[in-house]
Amino acid sequence: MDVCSEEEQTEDYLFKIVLIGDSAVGKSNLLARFARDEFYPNSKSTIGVEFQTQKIDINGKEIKAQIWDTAAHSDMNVVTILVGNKTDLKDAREVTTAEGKSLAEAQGLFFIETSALDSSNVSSAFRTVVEEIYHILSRKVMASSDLNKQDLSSLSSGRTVVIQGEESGEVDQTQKKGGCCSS
Ligand SMILES: Nc1nc2c(ncn2[C@@H]2O[C@H](COP(=O)(O)OP(=O)(O)O)[C@@H](O)[C@H]2O)c(=O)[nH]1
Ligand SMILES: [Mg+2]
Repeated sequence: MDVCSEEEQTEDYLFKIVLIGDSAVGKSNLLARFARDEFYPNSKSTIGVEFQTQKIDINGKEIKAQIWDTAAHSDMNVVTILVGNKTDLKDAREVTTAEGKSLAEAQGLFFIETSALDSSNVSSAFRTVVEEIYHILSRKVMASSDLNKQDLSSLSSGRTVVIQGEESGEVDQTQKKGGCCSS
């Protein structure tokens, strides 16, 4: 999942989450299960991009997670959680839990196994990513010198805060120039 977030005019937060991964791994169904508690046994491949917005409560703050479902691989480099889906298909398992965990550890990612079919871990996967964005955002805001007098909730409206993976190599231009925020 790739992530970035932006402040809204209200005191709440809007986080954008992008699902990326090979075709047919279950991205659209994870989103359908999470957002609408639905499952499509024969879902058609996603054409273009669509999103769903879900409200998630973290530390008493209402966070809107705008979750984008993509058809294509993304070349964005910000990934915080690796999701192994279809755990219900026990006999067809191709990657062991241990392999998944060690891949995630090597990349510094969270790891979670889910099933969109039987609902296991679907909301925890989305909650984990939203909590992590929230924590990174809180730390960045606290650490930022020009914002240190203000609470997270008083960021001016319309700002975009790009959350970069801590060990990620690439840094985009706006970040190189002026810290984490651009408008
Ligand atoms: N058994 C099982 N099938 C799943 C699961 N998630 C998705 N599928 C099926 O896998 C196929 C591809 O799912 P889809 O969500 O369209 O994958 P996407 O291309 O990554 O968006 C569909 O036939 C789904 O019904 C799951 O957790 N368990
Ligand atoms: Mg899809």
